[in-house]
Amino acid sequence: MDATEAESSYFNNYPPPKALNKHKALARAFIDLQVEKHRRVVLVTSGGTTVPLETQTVRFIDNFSAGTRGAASAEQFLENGYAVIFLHRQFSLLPYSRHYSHSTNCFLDFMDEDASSAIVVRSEYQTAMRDVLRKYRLAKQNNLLLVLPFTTVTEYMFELRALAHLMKPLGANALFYLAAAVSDFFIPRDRMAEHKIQSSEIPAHPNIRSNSNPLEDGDDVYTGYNEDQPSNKSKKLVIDLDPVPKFLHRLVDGWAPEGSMIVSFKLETDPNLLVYKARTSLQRYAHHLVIGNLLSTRKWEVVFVTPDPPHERWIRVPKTRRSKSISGEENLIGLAEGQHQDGQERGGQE
Ligand code: 9Z3
Repeated sequence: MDATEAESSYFNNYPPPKALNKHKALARAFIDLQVEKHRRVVLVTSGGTTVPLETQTVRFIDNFSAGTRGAASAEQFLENGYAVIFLHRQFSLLPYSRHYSHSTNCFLDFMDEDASSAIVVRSEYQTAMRDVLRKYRLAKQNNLLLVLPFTTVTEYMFELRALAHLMKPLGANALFYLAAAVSDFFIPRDRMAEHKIQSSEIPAHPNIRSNSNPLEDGDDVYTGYNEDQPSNKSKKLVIDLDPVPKFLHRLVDGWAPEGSMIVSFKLETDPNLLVYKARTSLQRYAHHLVIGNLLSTRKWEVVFVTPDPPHERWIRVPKTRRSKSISGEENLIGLAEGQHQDGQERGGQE
């Protein structure tokens, strides 16, 4: 199956997300405005995708991403004059409000009552909050920020494809900055349980095995069945996931506007693999930049892997500047923007 066939087989298998038409209408109006104003537009994806285990979803597989990178990057892009479409995991961090919404950064801790019982921002936070508020207002008033949510990996795919198509009129003014942590595995719809998976007496189902639904002889799916622990038998559940089709190919070759720039992220935990995997991704999809990061150091260092020299460039925030307010996004966006600009001056990315 080639990439186009894989695309239709995937998208034909799912109903589009309920909010897709509304999101498309919002995005169309937003993009038209930016085209009229000759602005550059970046699609920032952010946060983790879920993989539902049931159609009527009670349980799902998730990942660690809080959306910090995406939200901080969106702010920096706005600072650098881009309009931003922020496609993010619902309830993950958002540009600007992220400074006051984290569980360790509760907005209530920034507030106080004054003598007349009016709610005010505590004096020590006034300067920082005024700065954030002004930037947020500016972005909103000038229609520079469009915030769109997704939850599942399938919703993410539908949204990405639709937004990329809508961005076509932007040509070389479009930038894709794919920071969302997208699941590599999912349960295809035809194998997904409709109802909540039961912990006992699970009805027969091809991709979900329990010990109440034992494997047939010759079936090579691991069941988790442990003969030594008969008491555990009824509690085990084994999930059989398929790989998510690699749609970066389709984004590069079909969905995205001609001449646009595509930046993807590569996440690893093994330092020995990071640059190799980033390079392989760049070669495989022939896009413009892969930003590699390791789970444990992602806030302080990233590596830019590019097709042109220097091929590999590390950006590190010095130890002394590693505070909540100073992340690497400033440098990171500066460099990505530089590459986008070079491409635009050449009449589009090659
Ligand atoms: C990233 O690597 C992002 O930098 C993080 C940011 C998800 C690590 P946080 O949201 O973390 O600030 O907590 N994103 C891309 C991850 C990903 O799914 N990449 C795919 C892969 O590694 C390729 S598109 O295979």
